[in-house]
Amino acid sequence: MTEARADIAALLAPGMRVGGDSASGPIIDVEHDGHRGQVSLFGGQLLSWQPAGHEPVLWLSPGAVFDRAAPIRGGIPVCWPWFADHPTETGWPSHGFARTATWEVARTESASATVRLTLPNAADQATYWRHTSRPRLTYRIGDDLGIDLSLKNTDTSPIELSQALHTYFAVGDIEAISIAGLEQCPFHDKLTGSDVPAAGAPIAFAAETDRIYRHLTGPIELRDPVLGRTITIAHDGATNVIVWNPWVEKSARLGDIGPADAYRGMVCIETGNVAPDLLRLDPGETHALQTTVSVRKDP
Ligand code: TA6
Repeated sequence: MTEARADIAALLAPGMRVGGDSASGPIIDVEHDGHRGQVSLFGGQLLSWQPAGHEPVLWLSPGAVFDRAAPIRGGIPVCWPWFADHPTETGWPSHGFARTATWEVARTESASATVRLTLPNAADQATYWRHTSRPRLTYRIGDDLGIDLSLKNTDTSPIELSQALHTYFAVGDIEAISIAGLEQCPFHDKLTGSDVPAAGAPIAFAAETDRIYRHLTGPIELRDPVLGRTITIAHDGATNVIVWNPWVEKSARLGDIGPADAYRGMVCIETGNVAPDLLRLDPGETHALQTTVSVRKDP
């Protein structure tokens, strides 16, 4: 084991080990009471979560690239400190720099299977982020999944950013699922550029879908009759839920979704704070974006 991997291993609680390889870099394998998860230090990204007695909850692309350069397709990419294209800087990386940066283990805890990461200052990020403030990312990998993305403004001036936990869920068939909990929420349709009033009905899928929902009203339910389960996504500190499936043509353009029909096995339900609902922090202020995911088998 290299010294770096040994240093990481020394920080891990019982039930955790350093996996991954020279291409992917360190991946923390977590096992606790039969619940399993994997956290990549590249990107600070949860790659998998499988609570005891359930099928994997997150989708990881069969075409995902593990070269510590490209963003990893699947799991929960951390979009930070901006979501999608930077609002003013063309050419800056889509969804920010955090998902292609190497995070560090701050602490772990066995009883709650908690892994806390921090994003260290790195010279190659100074272009993108001139603040002293650094994000903190905490995963609790158990019977349910808890995620906390927090930032304290330790600077002397206000900070404005956008962010999202870009969660890829595994589904039995995209055309069989429905998403409830957003019926009363208006959304921005990124495909048409239009702002759409609340639909008043659960979301179903028959084509590429890319929507930013606003004025959230409560937890989201992903109902999957093929896998016979319902996934509930509760959130706190979020102003937006983004719903995305690339369908056929965009999957082909992206190139790392996997086989032509791989899109049928996934849907993104993302929680965040994205334009126009940007996050603004005054000096000394702290914000936490929190998501809790739970799974139950349908009767
Ligand atoms: O969250 C939806 C979205 O913004 C889509 O527009 C699509 O671009 C997706 O994110 C994936 O982005 P990526 O940069 O990971 O290919």
